[in-house]
Amino acid sequence: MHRTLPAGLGLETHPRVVFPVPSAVSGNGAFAYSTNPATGEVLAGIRLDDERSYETVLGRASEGFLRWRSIPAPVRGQVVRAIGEELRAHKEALGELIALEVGKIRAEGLGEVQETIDIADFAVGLSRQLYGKTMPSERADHVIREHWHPLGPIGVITAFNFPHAVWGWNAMIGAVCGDTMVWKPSLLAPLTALATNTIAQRVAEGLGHSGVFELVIGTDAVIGERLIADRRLPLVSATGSCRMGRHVGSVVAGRLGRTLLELGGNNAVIVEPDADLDLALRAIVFSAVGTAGQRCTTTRRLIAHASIVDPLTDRLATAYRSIRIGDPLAEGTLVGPLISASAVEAFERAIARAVAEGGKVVVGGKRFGSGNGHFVEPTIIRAPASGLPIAHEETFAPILYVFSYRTLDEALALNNGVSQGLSSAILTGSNRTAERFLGPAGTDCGLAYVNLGTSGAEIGGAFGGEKDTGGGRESGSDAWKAYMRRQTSTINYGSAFTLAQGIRFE
Ligand code: UN1
Repeated sequence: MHRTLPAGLGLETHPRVVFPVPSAVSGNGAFAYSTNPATGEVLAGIRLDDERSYETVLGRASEGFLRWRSIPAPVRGQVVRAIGEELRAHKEALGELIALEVGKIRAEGLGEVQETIDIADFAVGLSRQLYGKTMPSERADHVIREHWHPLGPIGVITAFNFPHAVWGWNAMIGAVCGDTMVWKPSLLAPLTALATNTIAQRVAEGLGHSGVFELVIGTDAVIGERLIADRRLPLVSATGSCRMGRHVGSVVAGRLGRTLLELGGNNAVIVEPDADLDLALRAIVFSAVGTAGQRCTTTRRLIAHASIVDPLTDRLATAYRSIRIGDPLAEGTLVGPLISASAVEAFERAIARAVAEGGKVVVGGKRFGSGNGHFVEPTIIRAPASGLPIAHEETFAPILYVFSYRTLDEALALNNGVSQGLSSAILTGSNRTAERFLGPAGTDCGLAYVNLGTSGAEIGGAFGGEKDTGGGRESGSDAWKAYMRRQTSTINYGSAFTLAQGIRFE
């Protein structure tokens, strides 16, 4: 399965990329190694940033901000439009690179690039719609209005599982808002970040704008800690585990900066007795098994009504047995590898714990294949009536825990009974049931789906979740407001000096 890097992205000649990997550099702490998780093969070495290069990058982003903030927003939108066009032109190559570096199947790698193209389109329109409000003043000849202004250079920390699109959500919106980006990607996906940022930077510089799209690739100890503590970055947008988010949140709060956190999920699908089971089957399989269970939106818990839980689980098990696992770039593969050997170990530990807690493996449960790839079998585990503590944790692997219930209240209590609050879904033919699920006493998650699975959000809505998921909102709707500072301005266009609240000061 040896593969070369996709052409046209300039990676082979990129000054930071050591390709092919000379064995002499192995083990040198100045490099990260991009590895194909399907084969274990090292794709390239990537030079890491250190304290000094971090300062250079921060300097560029800070100076870039002083220029970029004064470029009219619709003109900034034209830069984003050009980036979207360039991403369209490189969609195949980038999608394949994502597949190669993080093991997504080709369709999902392409889908991820499409997600950035979509958010770029959205951002172009938004660049003419950064609306503020006007308020009637209580004083004659006064007007009050809100202005939204660029915030500053912002830190963007992304995870391996969406190594391209999550940057896109932040960077395309941030750019039209007038911010400049300092992107710290996962060390598990440095090539995707290099290729992506190179495109954005080249387009922006070609149009005369430098310091807008900056990248720092480095360890958490040297780069991550520096970035989150850096007072020059008024906003840090971070995607990753709840543990990571807690740390980022507290460090940034300690300097009274802002965070936008998109952390772990523990997403459930509720299946009512009146659900269309064919639809349920397809929705659950995609959301539970897609991306090998490594989306923050992956369905991890199935909460099925007691009257249908057995036939539904049987049908799911049959579907799981027919899923093709293997080379993510091969036609017909639905499940690629996990990201790393330690992810496979975490999968095995979770299964062992589930079994020790009384869970019954219905299908899967083991590693898959004999090579160096990090493959596992998509797995279904039936929870005992007494509950399953492991199901409260997010394991980034395709494990689906099955619970049953009798009343909708019970199902909702299960749905909401975990610390995370990202995504949720219900399958039902009843409008009333669906509306109860969506209502204020229904699901407590940031994302709620009816007759769909928990993953696969479009970019137009605000994306994010509650509780331990961190409360941030990215992508569409009015998520842009997190990337700007709000100014309330009051203007006196008369000649009298009057005070609010009726105060007289004479
Ligand atoms: C993530 O897993 O971090 O809704 C993001 C989805 C994708 C985004 C997932 N559009 O599944």
